Amino acid sequence: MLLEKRHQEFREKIRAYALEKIAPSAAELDEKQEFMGRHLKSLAEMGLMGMVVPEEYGGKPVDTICYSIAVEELSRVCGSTGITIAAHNSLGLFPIYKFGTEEQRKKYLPRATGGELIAFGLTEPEAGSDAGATKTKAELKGDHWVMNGTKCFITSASHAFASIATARTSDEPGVKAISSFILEKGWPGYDIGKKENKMGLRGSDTAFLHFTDLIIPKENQLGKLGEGFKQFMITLDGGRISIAAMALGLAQGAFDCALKYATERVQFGKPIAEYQAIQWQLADMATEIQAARYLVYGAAAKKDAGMIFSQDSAMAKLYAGEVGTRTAAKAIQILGGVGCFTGKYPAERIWRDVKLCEIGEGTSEIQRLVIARELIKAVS
Ligand code: COS
Repeated sequence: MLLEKRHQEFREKIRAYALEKIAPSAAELDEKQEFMGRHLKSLAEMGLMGMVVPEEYGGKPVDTICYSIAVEELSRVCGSTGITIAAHNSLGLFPIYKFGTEEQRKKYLPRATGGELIAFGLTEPEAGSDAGATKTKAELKGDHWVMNGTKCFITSASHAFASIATARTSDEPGVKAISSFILEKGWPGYDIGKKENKMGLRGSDTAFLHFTDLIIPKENQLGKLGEGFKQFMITLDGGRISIAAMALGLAQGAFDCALKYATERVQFGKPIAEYQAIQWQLADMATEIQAARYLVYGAAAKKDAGMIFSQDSAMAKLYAGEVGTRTAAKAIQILGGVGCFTGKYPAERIWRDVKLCEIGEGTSEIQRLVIARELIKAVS
């Protein structure tokens, strides 16, 4: 798929920014397990915290191919920055813009595009892949809702000034009893829980959110009652393109590292890149990355064209995630012993970072389920 000139120019701009501002701290953030918050101001100045909303809310809207390129190029140098920006735009901004009232948009989006994070609360201890098993409950009491429950694995939970979360708003079984709400950090009963100690993406934040008798003003209900599950599924369809782009960027980062090393490392009198054993690995890695890139941009283009793209985003995420882990493992193999050292070459960090792309925003198994359902639907 040939990109337009504007897409290429956009990539050059983001690549230059990422190399100058983001790349230098990637290893340090990983090693210290330090949140990437130091970059939020410059990311906002670059417009990267408002890619999916119009300018009237402070956004710098771009099409989904450019958005994917931005996540890809950030992730190519720092997975933690990539996932934070992907989750913020796809899962934080998008649903408020898409399902929110004008008041909600005006209240929350300008802060978010200006550099403050928004989190997305779907997953619960007993509702992971089975997102519809949500146990968090919200009860209407007079002019407000009262919410109780726990959300887990929430990206940026400790730092986000607001989050959107699903809860059951009636005792009916099934997903039609699930609604969604915009919540604010600092409200009594909104507690940030344990921060996870992760194998990868250690410069991103993942924590619990606990809601205890949390009072939510009625006007913070997001969209229609009973449509929370559907809203979140629609949101995840788009989010999966950005996680696929993240996996693609990480794969490219691992490949960059392996290719450079292979051309520099001399064994038996010549660079190892001159041995066919290494060449074939490099060729396979580059081919798979290119195939993943076509899937990611193809899904993005379909989204922009207003077409149904659930299956395309699932395929892109499934394939790019698996290519990411394969590529990172091969990169370490090409680097040999030094590839296994933490902090020396990025391949090792990428290997730890990219695994999440096969899990977050729906495991590879869930992507296969989504793809298979669409295949069957098409012939029944
Ligand atoms: N877009 C619009 N509507 C959707 C949808 C989508 N992509 N996916 C499901 N829906 C709707 C269905 O159409 C159905 O509504 P109707 O009965 O009105 O048709 C409703 O939602 C229930 O759908 P379904 O029966 O498919 O729900 P399931 O409980 O079987 O769950 C999966 C479907 C498995 C796909 C869902 O639970 C899922 O995506 N799980 C993974 C969750 C995830 O990605 N978590 C990551 C955490 S977020 S960081």
